[in-house]
Amino acid sequence: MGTVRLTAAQALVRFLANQYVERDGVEQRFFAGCFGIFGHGNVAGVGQALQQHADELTYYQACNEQAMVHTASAYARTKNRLGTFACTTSIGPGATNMVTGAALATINRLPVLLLPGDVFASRVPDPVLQQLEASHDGTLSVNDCFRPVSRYWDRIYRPEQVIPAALSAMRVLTNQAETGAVTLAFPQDVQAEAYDFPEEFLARRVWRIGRPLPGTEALGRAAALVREARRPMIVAGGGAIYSEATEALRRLVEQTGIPVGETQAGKGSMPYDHPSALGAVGATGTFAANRAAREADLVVGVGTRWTDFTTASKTAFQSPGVRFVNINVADFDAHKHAGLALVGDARATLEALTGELAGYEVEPEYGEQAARVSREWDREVERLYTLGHGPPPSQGEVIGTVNTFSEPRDVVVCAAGSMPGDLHKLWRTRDPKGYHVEYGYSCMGYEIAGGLGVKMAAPEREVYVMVGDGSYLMMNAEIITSIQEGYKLTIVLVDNSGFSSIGALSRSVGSDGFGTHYRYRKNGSLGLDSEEAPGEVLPVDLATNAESLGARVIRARTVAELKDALAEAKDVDRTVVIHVPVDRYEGVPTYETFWDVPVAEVSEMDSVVAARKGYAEDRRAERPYL
Ligand SMILES: Cc1ncc(C[n+]2csc(CCOP(=O)(O)OP(=O)(O)O)c2C)c(N)n1
Ligand SMILES: [Mg+2]
Repeated sequence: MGTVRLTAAQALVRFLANQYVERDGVEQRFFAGCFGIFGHGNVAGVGQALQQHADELTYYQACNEQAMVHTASAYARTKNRLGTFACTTSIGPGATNMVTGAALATINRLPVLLLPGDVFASRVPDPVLQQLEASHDGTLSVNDCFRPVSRYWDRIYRPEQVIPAALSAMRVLTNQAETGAVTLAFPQDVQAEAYDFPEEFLARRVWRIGRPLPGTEALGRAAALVREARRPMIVAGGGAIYSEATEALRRLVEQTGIPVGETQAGKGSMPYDHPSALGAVGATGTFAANRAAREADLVVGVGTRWTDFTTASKTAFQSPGVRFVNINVADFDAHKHAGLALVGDARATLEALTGELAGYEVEPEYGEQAARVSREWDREVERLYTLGHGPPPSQGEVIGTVNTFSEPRDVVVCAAGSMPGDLHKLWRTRDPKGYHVEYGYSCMGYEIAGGLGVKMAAPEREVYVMVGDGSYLMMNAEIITSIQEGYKLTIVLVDNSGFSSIGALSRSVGSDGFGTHYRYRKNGSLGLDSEEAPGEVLPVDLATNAESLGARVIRARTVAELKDALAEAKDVDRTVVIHVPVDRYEGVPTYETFWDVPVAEVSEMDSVVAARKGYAEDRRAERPYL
């Protein structure tokens, strides 16, 4: 094969357009396109290349660099990590705007390729506009901020260096145990420099994603632990969904009767009405799952990172001799909680374990108890769906109304505030991809940008973005991108005039909702929950704000109006925002659980002293799982 003379940016764009992944014999293109916002740091390099090669790799124009990384992450999650976007930015603020997006992708183990522009490799015109200079280190730029939040980080100092950098990027992006944000910092002069690239580098390349299995000895020991257990339980995490292991999980559960709790990323692993499905587990868990967890003597984690929300800050599992078996493609996670590590693909490992467990079933009474408590839980969901509160309605009723209206294959999207916890408890999942709550980084502002990524990955599904007023204020501009590209979202803007989740948390630590209201300052105060005459509520009108961005807006005041609005929205072909005020103080309860948020050890406030006392008691339930 010969060579082609291309700029470094042209070569990279052509390379990206030709990357494919294959799993289970199905090949698909890895990059659905490149998002970007141009500035002097990329307009003439990557920008020019994207224009010249537009028929190979589509360029999408975002409104905010952080948002476009969220869109790429959400796309990757919906595609079970078998596809994503590249994201190009200028230097300086455009680049660092992506740092939060990178952290989100890496925490959630989602592949995204970030191409921040960088200062001149030649250093001739230094300091260039937006360059941060370091007096002690000539190699530093703001792009070094990406190092701790990237799974692979490189800087391309010479055009031919595109070759090893791009190959390393693909290795990490397609490695199921290693994947996350990959950052290739791209100096603006190098982007435009030419080199004779080998045609072989630019040819179609397929990255094979296998289904590795743990060793037979480890599998045998895991099966023996399950057989010895009296109250085994499974906790399904995001890995169960990414590896498309939900059918395999159901078969194991139906063969053995082991009940299943779900993490935020793992919700949807089981249909909500399966008799062995206990629903959400942990700090935002159901009483069904949390009771099972408390007494479990063996816990099989499937594709979970064991965050504090799942373990209720290590108080969820109280049986003195509780042991863990961790099925995880990442060795790092498989060893958590001193677990027996089954390092492997979730689907292949569950299938192998099902074989090892032939003939084993939990005691009938244990299985029946799970089914009974699970039915009891569903009655609690029904109660909260139909509370008859207000107007304004409760958030639980809004969730219930959207869930009841939506089709099984539709997708709900959320990330931060009080809704993720309420959705974790209350959303009735009927499809493994129907629940998309980003709770690894729980990043306010992810919702709309993420919803766009979901819709781009699954245009055949209706996407319901549930977003709080606080999250909406942080990042709403991708409404514009959704309209520009014709990807319709139904955004349910749940407005409680402030940060209700943190308000409730603030009350629980003795701080009376300090700093969580949208009010004028009055007598030095921005408003407290118990204040008798706080400042007026600020005249914020988010519905009109959404209208100004081009969305069709429907204002709903009651549950009945919300139902009508959802029906009306279904027939609209562009992004719709349904604005619905809810009662900030009518929250969904927590169920027999704990979350460790340290309370001030000394204070002149009586409410804080009282909260600290309760906190010290609750914390005693924390266990090390050794
Ligand atoms: C970017 C970011 N900043 C801060 C937080 C901390 N935080 C979590 S929820 C929340 C308030 C969210 O307000 P809203 O979207 O209105 O939801 P609500 O709590 O009212 O349900 C804050 C500040 C966060 N998760 N993400
Ligand atoms: Mg709010």
